[in-house]
Amino acid sequence: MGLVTGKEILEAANGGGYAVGAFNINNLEILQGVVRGGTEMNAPLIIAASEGAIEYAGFDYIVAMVRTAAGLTSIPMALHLDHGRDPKVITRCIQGGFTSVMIDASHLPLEDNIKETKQVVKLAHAEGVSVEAELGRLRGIEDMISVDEREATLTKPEDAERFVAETGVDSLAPAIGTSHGAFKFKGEAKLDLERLKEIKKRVGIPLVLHGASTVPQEILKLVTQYGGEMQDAKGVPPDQLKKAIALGINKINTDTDLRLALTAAVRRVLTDDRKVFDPRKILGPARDMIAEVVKEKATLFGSAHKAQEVRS
Ligand code: TD4
Ligand code: CA
Ligand code: ZN
Repeated sequence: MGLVTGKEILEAANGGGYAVGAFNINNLEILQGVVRGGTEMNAPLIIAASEGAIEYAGFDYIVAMVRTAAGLTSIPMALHLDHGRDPKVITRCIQGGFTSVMIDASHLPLEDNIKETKQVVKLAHAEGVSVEAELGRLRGIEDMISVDEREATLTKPEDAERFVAETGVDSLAPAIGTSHGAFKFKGEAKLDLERLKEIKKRVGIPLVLHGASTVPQEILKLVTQYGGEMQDAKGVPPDQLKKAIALGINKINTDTDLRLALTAAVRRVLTDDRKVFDPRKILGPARDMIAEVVKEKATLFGSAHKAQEVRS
């Protein structure tokens, strides 16, 4: 169907009370697995590429692969820059075929974050590209020693309200206790859902949850069974994600769970068949496992069978 904007996908999700998966890709097989999973579930997709992914695969390869994928599937897809930091990269994405960009200036003081985000919004909107911004710091709640520290790290609802009003962003990623990677929580795995509720009430626009991988037990088991060392890995419990979606999360970023699936599948095939050296036999099963993960996410997020609702 061709690429659509992030805004089109997320406005539909906001109206329908569900979330769309944003899946990070770094190569052809990951992209194909994600698109197959989304297509089989008739679920809209956001394909995310980080600055690291662009550096690894090459800008033109990323755009060409994702455009090709969008042309071959009937589901709506957006191509999104994840955690844009470098103004040169952000500008290139806006002008070079991405339909959505994230400006991540969350490490800066509020005023500066607003200023940088506003500039990106101006440039992006002039080209019909959607913008996501981040406010607050991603860190596990359990890592915070004091209430003061928690306040300084998680997004304040009044800041979110001001930020959205002044910047004109299309979607916002607040910090509510998640963190990137496979080791998210040392103690109890929980999100600050009260805070999320208050933020949504004040801003109304689509909200994004970063660091949202669930680290599925069965995949983790495969990784360790086949020699990986990730014993203390812990993700966001699926029921916490469901609650977050009910309270206004419309985009769920998932990278770690795809990395785990790829790692599990590759470890298994290399262990089970010590004579294998055909890359298609090594990466094919990884692509299959990624498609399965994406299918399960579409059910969990409520985005399955929602493809028709975008742009209609
Ligand atoms: O934004 N993301 C994905 C982060 C991708 C980082 O890629 P680089 O290594 O190239 O910088 C998320 O929020 C993913 O969260 P998750 O829970 O899957 O780690
Ligand atoms: Ca950040
Ligand atoms: Zn992120």
